[in-house]
Amino acid sequence: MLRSDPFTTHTDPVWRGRSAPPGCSVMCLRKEAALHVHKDFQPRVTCACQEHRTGTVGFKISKVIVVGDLSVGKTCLINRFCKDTFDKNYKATIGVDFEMERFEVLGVPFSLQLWDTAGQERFKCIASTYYRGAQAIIIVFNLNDVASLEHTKQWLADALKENDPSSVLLFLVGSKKDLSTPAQYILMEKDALKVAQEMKAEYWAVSSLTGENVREFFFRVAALTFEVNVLAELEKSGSRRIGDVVRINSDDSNLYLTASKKKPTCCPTKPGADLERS
Ligand SMILES: Nc1nc2c(ncn2[C@@H]2O[C@H](COP(=O)(O)OP(=O)(O)O)[C@@H](O)[C@H]2O)c(=O)[nH]1
Ligand SMILES: [Mg+2]
Repeated sequence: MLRSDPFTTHTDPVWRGRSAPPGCSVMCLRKEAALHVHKDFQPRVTCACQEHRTGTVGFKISKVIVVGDLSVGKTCLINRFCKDTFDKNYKATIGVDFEMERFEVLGVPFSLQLWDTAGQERFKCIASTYYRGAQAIIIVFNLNDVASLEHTKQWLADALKENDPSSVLLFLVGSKKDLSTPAQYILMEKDALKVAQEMKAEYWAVSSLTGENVREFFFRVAALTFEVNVLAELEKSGSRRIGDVVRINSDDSNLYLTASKKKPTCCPTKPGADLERS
């Protein structure tokens, strides 16, 4: 399935043929815990996409893993987003599961591979291959079970053993919001925000039963992961500008002398000039 523009500031994202509410990526995000909050993509990312200088990003599949205690709602969260279904009856996840989701971000195809545990969380022993190579880690806890929030720190520590903490994106997700009263929710949110800040994770509260914030959350994961990938690609290319066009005219007598490089049109000249985020 193709989904577009997770930042939602350019056009309304298309999702299963329906339009998502505009601006939804910001309305459910708490600033206190959103360390990488910014309203839009960094200018040099937008620019690179406009000029088709995103290198291999369009062909890449980014791995996203979902961890957390048994029964906190990991499988339901993935199913709500990927299949738009919800199953009230608990079925332990068996076998290795991942769902592929295709997005289109700023006109560039981008894919996320969402990995669900295969029920090993029951034994708190997940194979290292599950964690390895993740670009984003989603740590889920049940908003109605404070112990599951406490355990998130251990889940994160385990996942980070196999990943570079400086490059991986972190999301702390409180699930089953539909089961909390507003008063209960506010209490839990206070603790969750504290944990999220310690972890340097973005905090989200969702309900897979009602669907509240599920789509917005995954759009956000896709947008941030995409941006990191484009920035890495630009970094990697260094002075070599990805997508630069070398024009060679067939009637040129000396091809070596007449080959010219197309100048970029909208990128800032000062390196890092656009790095600050709002
Ligand atoms: N009310 C409610 N129940 C949920 C929600 N998400 C999951 N559940 C229930 O919680 C149980 C465990 O969910 P599951 O996704 O299988 O947990 P996992 O072990 O973390 O994958 C199931 O009975 C689900 O129906 C939710 O958002 N609201
Ligand atoms: Mg499961």
